[in-house]
Amino acid sequence: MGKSLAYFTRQIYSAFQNIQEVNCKPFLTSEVEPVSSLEEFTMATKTLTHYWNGSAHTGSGTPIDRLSPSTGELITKIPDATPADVDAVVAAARNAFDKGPWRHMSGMERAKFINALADEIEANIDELAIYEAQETGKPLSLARSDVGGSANLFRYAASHAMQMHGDVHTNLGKGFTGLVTRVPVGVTALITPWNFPLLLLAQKLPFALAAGCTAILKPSELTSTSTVMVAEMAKKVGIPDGVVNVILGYGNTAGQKLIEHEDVDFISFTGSTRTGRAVIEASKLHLKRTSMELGGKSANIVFADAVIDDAIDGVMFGVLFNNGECCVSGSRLLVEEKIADEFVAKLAKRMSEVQVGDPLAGGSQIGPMIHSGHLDAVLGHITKATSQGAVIATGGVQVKSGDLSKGYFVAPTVVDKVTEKHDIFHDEVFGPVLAVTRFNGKEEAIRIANATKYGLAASVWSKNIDTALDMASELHAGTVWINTTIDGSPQLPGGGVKESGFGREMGQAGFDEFTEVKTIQIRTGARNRYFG
Ligand code: TXE
Repeated sequence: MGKSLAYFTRQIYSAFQNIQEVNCKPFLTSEVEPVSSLEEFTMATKTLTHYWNGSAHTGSGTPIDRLSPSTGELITKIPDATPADVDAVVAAARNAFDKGPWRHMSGMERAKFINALADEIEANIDELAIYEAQETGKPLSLARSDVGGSANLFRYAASHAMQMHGDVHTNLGKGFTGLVTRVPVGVTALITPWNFPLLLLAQKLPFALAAGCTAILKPSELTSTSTVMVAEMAKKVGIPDGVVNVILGYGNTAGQKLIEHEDVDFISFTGSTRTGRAVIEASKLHLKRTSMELGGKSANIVFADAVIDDAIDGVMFGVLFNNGECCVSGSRLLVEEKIADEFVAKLAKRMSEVQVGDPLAGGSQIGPMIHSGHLDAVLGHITKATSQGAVIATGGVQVKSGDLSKGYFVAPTVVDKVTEKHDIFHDEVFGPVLAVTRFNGKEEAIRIANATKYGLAASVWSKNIDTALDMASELHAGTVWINTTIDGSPQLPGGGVKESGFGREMGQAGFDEFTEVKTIQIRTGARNRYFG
C-alpha cells in the first residue's frame, strides 16, 4: 500500500535531526539513523509540468519517464517540450522583462522577494531533499545540505540586488558628465545538469533575479522536480508572473530550441564540455552572451610535508563527494613519490570501508550512478585503465549485493600507477574513481597537474607556505584550495579556465554576469557644434 509524501517526510524527519547543517562533509560524517525500510512505503510517481506566466502547462510533448537510479522504479514523469512550448515560455519571460514591473522595482524590493524565496526553500527542506536524493542518487544528508546551501545563495544574491550601482564621472571637463550604469542583461536561459539540480540552480537564478532579469529554467530531464518546485515557490512569495519560468525536456529538444531562440539574451550553462560547445555554436546565431561551467579533471596534490591524515580525508572527500559526480571532483591524486606507497595503501583501505548504499537509507555515504548508461561508462573507464597498464588498489567493480543489484552502484575505486599516457589521466569519469600519479618535487607536480585540457580546480596539501602559494600561482585552475578541498562560500566565485569554461558563478563576479554595462553621457550648457 503506497504512503504519502507527508508520511514519508515525518518518518525520516527525526533522522535529520543530528545532521550538521550545511557542512560540506556530510557524507563522511553523517550521523543519520537508518530510515524505516523503504519497502514500508512507495512514493507516488510525480508528474511534472512546464511552468510559465505563473501557471502550470502540460504541453503536448511526449512524456519522459525518470526511473530511480537506486531501484529502477518509475519516480517522475515529465513532458518533453515541443517548439511551441519553448516559444510560449520565451514569450512569457520576454514579456515580463520588457513590460513587467520586475526590472523597474528598487533593489530593496527585489531583495525582499529573493529572501522570501530563500525562506520558502528552507521551509521545504525535507521535501526538496527527498526528491533531490531520489532523483540524483545522492545521500539524503548531502541533499539536505544542498538545500540549506541553496537558501544561503539566495540570501547572498539578495544583497547584490540592494548594492547594484554604477559610477559617476564628474572630472571629464566642464559641462560633461558620464554615468556608467549596470542594467539587467535581459531574458536569461539557465540550463542546469543532473548532479546538483537545486544547488547549481541557486548559483544562477537568484543572481539573475537580483540583477532584474527574467529567467527560463531548463533542468536536466533526469532531475527536474526541485526546479519546478522553486518556480511554484516564486509564485507563492509573490514574484510577478513570467519572471521565473520552467521548460522541461531533453537537451536536443527543449534545450536546443531554447538556446537558438532570438528572444533569449543570455545563456548560463552548466554541463558537459561537449554540450557547452553546442551551446556556444547556437549562441553565434544571434550573438548571445554565454557563461560556461563545464567538465574537469581536478587534482589533489599531496606533498610529503602535508598532514597525511587530513590529506587522506580530503582526497577521499574530493573524489567521493556527490558519488564522484561533481564538476570539481578531485578525480586525480598527485602524490609525492617518497610517501606514495604508504599513502595509497592507507587511502585504499579507507576507501574500501566507505558505505555504498541507497541514498534514502541512513548511513549511506555514496549512492548510485545517475543512470545505467553512466554506470557502464564509469566501469568502461576503469577497464580501459587496467588494459593500459594501471593497477586497481581498491574497488573497480559494480556493487551488486542484495537490493543494490537493482541500481547502478560503483565501489569506491583507486586506480594506481597512472601516467599521462593513460586515458584515465585525461578523461572526466564522473564517478567514485581516483587516478593516482606520482611526482618528484614542485616543478614536476606543476607540470603534471597542468597536463590536461581542463582547468576547473585543484587542491594543494602542504604545510610549507612557499610550496602552497607557488603551486596556487602556477596551477591552471579557476579555484585552488590549500589544505582543504571542495570548500566554498557564496561570496567566492567559481568557474573554469581552458576547456572547463569561462564566466564565473557566485560572488560579485557571478552577479556581474547577469548585468550589462550601459554608459550614459550628458552634455550640459552650450555644445561645441561640429558643423557650426
Ligand atoms: O550533460 P549535458 P550529460 C559531464 C559528466 C557527464 C557528462 C554527460 O562527465 O558524464 O557531462 O552528462 C542540457 N542544448 N557533466 O549528458 O548534456 C541537458 O538537458 C541545450 C559535467 O547529462 O551537458 C541538461 O539540462 N541544452 C557537469 C544540461 O544541458 C542541452 C554536470 C547538461 O547536460 C543540450 C553534468 C543542447 N543541445 C555532466 N544538450 C558539470 N560541469 O558539473 C543537453 N542539454
